[in-house]
Amino acid sequence: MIRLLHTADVHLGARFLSLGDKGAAQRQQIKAAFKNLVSLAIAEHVDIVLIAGDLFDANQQPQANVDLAVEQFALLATANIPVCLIPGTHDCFDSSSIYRKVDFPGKCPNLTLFLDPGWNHREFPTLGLTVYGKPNLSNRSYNSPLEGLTPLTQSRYHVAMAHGSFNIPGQFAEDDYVFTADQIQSSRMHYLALGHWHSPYACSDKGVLAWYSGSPEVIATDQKQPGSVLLVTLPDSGAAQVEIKETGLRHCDRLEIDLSDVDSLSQLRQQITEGADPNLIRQVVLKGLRDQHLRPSPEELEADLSDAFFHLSVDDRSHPRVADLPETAYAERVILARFVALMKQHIETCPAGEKEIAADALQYGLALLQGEEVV
Ligand SMILES: [Mn+2]
Repeated sequence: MIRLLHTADVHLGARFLSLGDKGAAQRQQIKAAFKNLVSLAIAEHVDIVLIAGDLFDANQQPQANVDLAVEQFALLATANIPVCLIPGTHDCFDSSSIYRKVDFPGKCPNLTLFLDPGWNHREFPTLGLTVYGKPNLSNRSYNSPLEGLTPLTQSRYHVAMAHGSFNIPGQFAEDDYVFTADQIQSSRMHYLALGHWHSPYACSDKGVLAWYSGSPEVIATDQKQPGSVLLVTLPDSGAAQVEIKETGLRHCDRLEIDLSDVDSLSQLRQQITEGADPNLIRQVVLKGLRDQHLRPSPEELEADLSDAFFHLSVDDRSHPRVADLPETAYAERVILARFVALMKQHIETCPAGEKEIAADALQYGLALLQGEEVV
């Protein structure tokens, strides 16, 4: 049996401009998460650590981040744990790659960096393991990162790393290093350690197991759960076992509040702060039709309420409900005026039970005709 720690998309050096003055704190937290996963690997006595691309957020890095990587790999070395790493899309192996500028393997004897074009492999005879990897040579590519993968040694276990997008219809761009379920299965690996997606995800849970580990800490606000790494056990016989281990501190959510159901600003503030916590990154979207007296200011709400969160953003996409609309107000805009006149006529003549729906339709239609996003 062997155990490995699989991570990817650490994104050391990510800037988090959307987090404003909290960006620096999250940049620090990324480093803490990286240290945490190294401590976890040591505490769990794993046999090897795999980093499936995007250790760095960009090929230009402050020296401190290079030093941190070297320091952490050295910690793994003292625990006799080898590390295998491939360049991903953010730290791709192009002409300005960080892996050309810094001699990581020279500084870290326990590190295997897969840099030759095509498949590289490294055998670990004492573990009965061969690890395969291929560097991403640019940020985008139409090539599959799994193309041509097949076992090349007599090892008991074969594990490969790849960085790209799993082919889920409608959820990938064609030049995003796309690979397919068929390519996963025909690789004949015991496990595929994937990188590129920031949340853990099993592309395949039978036959050849293939997982995204996700990022160890929140990188983008669309991550639904805190950061994690995977602890993977390859048993002497039978299927691999994958355990998700949380390593992240911050978490994100997105709250849509329909202002048609909100009567007052204090009620709105209460809804925004419900479930607040100092490590939560919350995105609030205000939508629907609001009463005229309700005039929320996103800037004011953010300023007043953000102390309860790690970060709060409020996006107002609501539209005022206009109580009484004279057609003449829109006389210079023929389509609007015609729409209002027709809808008012319809509201008068339609059955009582439909009047409210028709009135809402008037408000929504009016907002849409004026280019507002209300739904
Ligand atoms: Mn990537």
